[in-house]
Amino acid sequence: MGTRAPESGDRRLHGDSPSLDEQPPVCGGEPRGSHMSRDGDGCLGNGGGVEESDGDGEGDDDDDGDHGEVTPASVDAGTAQKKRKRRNKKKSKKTKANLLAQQSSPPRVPLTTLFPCGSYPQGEVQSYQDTARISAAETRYNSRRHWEDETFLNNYRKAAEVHRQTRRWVQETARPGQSLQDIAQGIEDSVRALLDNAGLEPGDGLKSGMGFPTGLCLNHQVAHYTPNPGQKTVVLEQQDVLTVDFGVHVNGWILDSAFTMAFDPTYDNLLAAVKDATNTGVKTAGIDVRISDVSAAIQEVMESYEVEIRGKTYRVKPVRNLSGHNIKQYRIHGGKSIPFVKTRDQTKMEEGEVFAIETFGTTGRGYIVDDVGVYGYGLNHDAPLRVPVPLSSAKGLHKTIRENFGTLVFCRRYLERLGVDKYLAGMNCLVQQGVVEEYVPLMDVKGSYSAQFEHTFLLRQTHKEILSRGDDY
Ligand SMILES: [Co+2]
Repeated sequence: MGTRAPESGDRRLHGDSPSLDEQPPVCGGEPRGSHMSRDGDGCLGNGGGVEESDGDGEGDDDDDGDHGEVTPASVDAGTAQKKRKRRNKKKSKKTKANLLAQQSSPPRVPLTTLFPCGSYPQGEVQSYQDTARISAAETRYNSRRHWEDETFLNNYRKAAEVHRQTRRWVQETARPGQSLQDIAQGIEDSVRALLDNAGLEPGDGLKSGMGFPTGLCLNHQVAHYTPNPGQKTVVLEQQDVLTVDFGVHVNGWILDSAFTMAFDPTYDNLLAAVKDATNTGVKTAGIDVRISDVSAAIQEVMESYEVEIRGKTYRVKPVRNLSGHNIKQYRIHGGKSIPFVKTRDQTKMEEGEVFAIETFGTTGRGYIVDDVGVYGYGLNHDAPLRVPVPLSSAKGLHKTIRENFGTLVFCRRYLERLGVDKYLAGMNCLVQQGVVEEYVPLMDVKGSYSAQFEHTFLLRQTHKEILSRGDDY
C-alpha cells in the first residue's frame, strides 16, 4: 500500500495525456513469475524452530547472498560430522511430511500444517553496501533488541510465507475473463485459510489477517482501488495491466508487498523498469542511508527505461506524489516516506526499522489524482480511544472497528463479512469527526499504463532481511 506524498503545486489534470489508440490486443506472453518452484517445506535448518544455544556464543552466522531458506545453524568443525548425520535423518522424515502436507490450489492448508515446527523461512539476506563491523559483545547486546527477537522475526516470516503462497496462486490462476471481485476474494480467502484465522470473532482480526484492503488496479488506475460490495463487476481483459497489492499481518506486523501482471508482452519493459527500480531501492537502503539517496537511485533506474506501446514510445516516469514508507506495528505508514524522485530530505534510515519500498512507474503524467469512489478506512492513530460522536450508529461502528481492525486499514468488504450493514452514515460521521481516515482510489490520466512492485524488509544489525522476497520477484 502506497503513501500519498504531500501536495506539491502542480494539479493540472488531463493535460498532455498520451492518447493511446484502441487497437486489438496482441496475444501471447504470460504473467511474470508464474513458475515459482514449489517448496512448502517444513522444518528447515536445524528443524527445532528457535535455535538452541550450545554455549559457543555464536548463534548468528548469516551467509550473505543466501536466500529463501532458513540458514542451517552454524556448525563448528568438531561437530560437523555429527550434525550432518542428524540432518540426514531429519531430511528423510521431512520428505515424508512433505508428501502429507502440500499447499492446495486454491490455497487452503494452514501454514501451521506445512511448518509443524512453527518456524518459517527467512527472507533474503542482503549485505549492507557499507560493510559494518561489530564486536561479539555488541552482537549479544543487540540480539536482545526486539527486531532481533525470534518471535518478532517469526511473525514477520510467517506473514511473508502466506504472502508468497497466496501470490503464487494468483500468478498461476488470474486470467482475462475473471472478475476483480473474484481475484480479491480468492486472495483474502487464501490469506485467512493459511493463517487459520477467519477473523470473524471480535479480537481475532487483531491476531492476524489482511494487512489492508486488497489493491487491484488496472492500467491508469495507479493505487488504492479495491472492489466494493454491490458495484458493477470489473472483468480482467487481455490487454490490461493489473497491479496486485495486498498485505498480511501477524500480531500487527504487516508484510506489504505488490507485483504487476500483464498478459500482453507489449508492457514487458514497463514492468521491468518498475521491478528494477524497486530492487535498486532495496539494494540502496541501509542503516544511516539518506532516504533522498534511495529516491535518487530509484528515479535514475526507472527513467532509464522506455516502453513502446502500439507504435508510440514512452519514457517510463516515476509517480512523483506517491511514496514508499516505513511500517510500525498495526500501522502501515510509520511516518517516513520514500519518494521515487530525488528530494532534499535529509532523513536517514535507522537500524530496526521495517520499510516497504514500493515504486510506481507510468506512461502517463507521473502525477496521481483522486479517482471517484472509496478504497478503505482506517482509525486515525492520533485520535483518542473514547471520542464523543453525535450519532449512536457511529458509536457502535467505532467499537466494531476498534475490536476487529484496530488501526489497520480496512475496506467495505471486510466490514460487511462481519455482518455489519447500514454503516455509511455512521462512517461518514466518524470521518467528519477525524476519528477515521478515508482513502480514495488514485489514478493517472486515462489511456496511460502503470506498474508497481514492492518489498518489505527489515534493517537488522548486520544485514537487511528482505522478508517478502520470492522466486517470482
Ligand atoms: Co506499501
